[in-house]
Amino acid sequence: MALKNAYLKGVYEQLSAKSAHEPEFLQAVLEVLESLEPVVERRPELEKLGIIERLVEPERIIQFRVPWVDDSGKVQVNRGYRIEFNSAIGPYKGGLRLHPSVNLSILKFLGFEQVLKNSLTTLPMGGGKGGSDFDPKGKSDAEVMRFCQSFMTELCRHIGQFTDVPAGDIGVGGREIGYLFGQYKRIRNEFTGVLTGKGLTYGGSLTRTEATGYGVCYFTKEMLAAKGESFQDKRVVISGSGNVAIYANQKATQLGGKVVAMSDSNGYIVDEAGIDFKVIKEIKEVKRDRIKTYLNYVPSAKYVEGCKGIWSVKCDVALPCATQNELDEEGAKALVANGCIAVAEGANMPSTPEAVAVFQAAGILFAPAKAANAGGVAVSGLEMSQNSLRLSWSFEEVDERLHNIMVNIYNAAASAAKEYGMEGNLVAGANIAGFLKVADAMIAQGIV
Ligand code: NDP
Ligand code: 2IT
Repeated sequence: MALKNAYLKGVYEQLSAKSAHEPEFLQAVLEVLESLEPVVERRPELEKLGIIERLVEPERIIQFRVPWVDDSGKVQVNRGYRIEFNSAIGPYKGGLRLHPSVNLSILKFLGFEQVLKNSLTTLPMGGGKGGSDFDPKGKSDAEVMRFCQSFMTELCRHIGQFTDVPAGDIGVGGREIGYLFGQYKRIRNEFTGVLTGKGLTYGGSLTRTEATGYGVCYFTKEMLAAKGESFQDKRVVISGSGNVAIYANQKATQLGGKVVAMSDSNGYIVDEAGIDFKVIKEIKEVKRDRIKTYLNYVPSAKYVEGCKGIWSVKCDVALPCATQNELDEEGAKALVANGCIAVAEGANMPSTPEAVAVFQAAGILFAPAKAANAGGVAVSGLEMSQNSLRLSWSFEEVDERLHNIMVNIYNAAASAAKEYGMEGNLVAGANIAGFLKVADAMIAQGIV
């Protein structure tokens, strides 16, 4: 779909000229602007107030050098970033990604989507994202610690519990958050909720580890239920085998589904008996090993080199939970041809625009990342609440709040789509519902 509205088209053309070297960022923006056409037509003041121009321009971008010493004594240098995208509805909030592919384009796309996602959670959080091109794979714990300490030595002057609250993303889990928190506390001499995803002994929230994967399944459950369907006896394919994928497996299985395939960046496994999430947890969280070692635990399973082929495994429900643009047109066609009825995005922007078009043309259920994976940041918001209260809630209490939030996000996206004449289009519905709250807050706060 091309943009028809002159205002949105103009904004997008200007942005493309200025950001021609940022393809992922432009991809994320274009999808949102396409959804907002009926909104700007109904509300001409958005143009006069320059709301869309302001929405696509980060409030602040911080880039810095991260020097650290490796185990052989050699100095290494990585590039660190924090994008403080939008603070209209709360302090900047969003994860840190450590992966060799990290660059400004990827972090801007993630930060931009985070603004609307955080709005959908109904919690008071603005949007941000950060990270580095540091590759934690193959590094010792001591190297990861030295990197995190150096990264935080610079980052600490820009963040704070009321300013900007980072968390995990690809390559950043409990270990990294611990090292980052320790260094922040040491430099600033304050114990505050400046990071989320913390360990349970020092202010972390129960259910945060599980939240994104559980949330994806709670959202999918609602989406299926609206069509009289459920996870019961469904074949489920989940790409990735990291934090989001592991707990999506656990919840999909608890809800009656059978997870038959999972992957990492090298290849995928197929286990017709159903993949036990505890085995993946052991391989990935404890051993930090490759998914092909699953065959050492379950010799009857199959391993296939290369990760893209996972979409050719027959399934009813597909949950892409690895990374951006991992599911392309060919993968989408294979899913549809094999009778898949629902796709829900656990990763951020895992489906290419061509893949989304295939799903929409086929009329299958499609849950976009901003809505479907908002459970992680939602529980981060609940961690912030608990830190402020100096209390911690039980697993059941946080899980119940997470469940309610995901049901509400589904309803908000479904009803916004209907209200703006695009019933059933959860991409448009999520973008519109997330946008309206941010836009109204921006308008109320004047030209800032
Ligand atoms: P992890 O680092 O725990 O796991 C990432 C998984 O994705 C690994 O299996 C990894 O394989 C795979 N992967 C990463 N990059 C690539 C690539 N270029 N090609 C193929 N596979 C790849 O990250 P998370 O599970 O936390 O994050 C996964 C996705 O979910 C990301 O898109 C993230 O932004 C999103 N997300 C995460 C949230 C969270 O709370 N953690 C919240 C909302 C969204 P390998 O080990 O081989 O690299
Ligand atoms: O993409 C995401 O929503 C996250 N990585 C989680 C961010 C957070 O602040 O918990």
